[in-house]
Amino acid sequence: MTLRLHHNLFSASSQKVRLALAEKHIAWESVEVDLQAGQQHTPAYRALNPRGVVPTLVHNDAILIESAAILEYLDDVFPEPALRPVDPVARQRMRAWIRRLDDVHHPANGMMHYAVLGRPTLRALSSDRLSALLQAMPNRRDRTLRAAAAHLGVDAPEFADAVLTQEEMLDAMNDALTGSACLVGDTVSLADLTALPYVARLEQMGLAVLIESAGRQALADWYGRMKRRASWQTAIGVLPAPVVERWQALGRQAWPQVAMHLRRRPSSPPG
Ligand SMILES: N[C@@H](CCC(=O)N[C@@H](CS)C(=O)NCC(=O)O)C(=O)O
Repeated sequence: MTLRLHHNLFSASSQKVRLALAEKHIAWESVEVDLQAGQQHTPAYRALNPRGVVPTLVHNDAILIESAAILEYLDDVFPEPALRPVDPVARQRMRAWIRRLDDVHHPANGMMHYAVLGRPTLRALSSDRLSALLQAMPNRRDRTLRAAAAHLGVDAPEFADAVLTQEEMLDAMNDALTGSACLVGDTVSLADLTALPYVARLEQMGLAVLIESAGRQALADWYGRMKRRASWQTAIGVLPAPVVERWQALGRQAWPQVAMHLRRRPSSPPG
């Protein structure tokens, strides 16, 4: 049995799958896809994943794309420990969370990532290289957001929308976690693993105040518990410290532009 994951260390969607693999103690082979170098657009990779995104899981002869569908596949094929509730209502709620996180919050989190953290690299590209990179992106929405991040960064209207969308996610999660240990009930499910990389990215961007100091205590407690799981260390805690330090500095620089779009200001700015 071979299980080969084409992924990127920093990619939130890849982190979801790495979290599930770690939770289930499954051994896997790693194939790093360098997104900055454009390896996601090579013909060989596009043959695996026509959207030109990571992750892609190859299990024996099956090529599996879309992180949410990969997570369910892993839980079908490696049922222990289960990462989906048995009760159909709870399972439906888990899927609704995953759908919302993927459809709404993934693009918003990505917009914040590229406007704040990715922009220096995008700005350093020649205009020909930047156009080629944008043209290579097959998904129009992804392309539009990436162009806005490159050209206008934190001044883009899409950035304002992304901040609000992230704030709504944090509020919705805090509400769900008030009175329950996990997003759906008290047991960690695929919904928690799907949400975790987005919350982590905010902290890695130096914006932990949005979690800790903005009255979102239930979310802060959940985040602390998720970070104490062994899967955190393998899937997310492996990001190199110098990269995270650089991200935190870039996030602190962007704080005034983040803060001006917030509905609920934290009690203190990022330290
Ligand atoms: N819906 C897809 C989204 C995957 C996705 O957007 N991946 C990002 C990294 S998190 C990517 O590969 N981006 C390619 C690029 O930046 O060109 C999934 O969940 O697998």
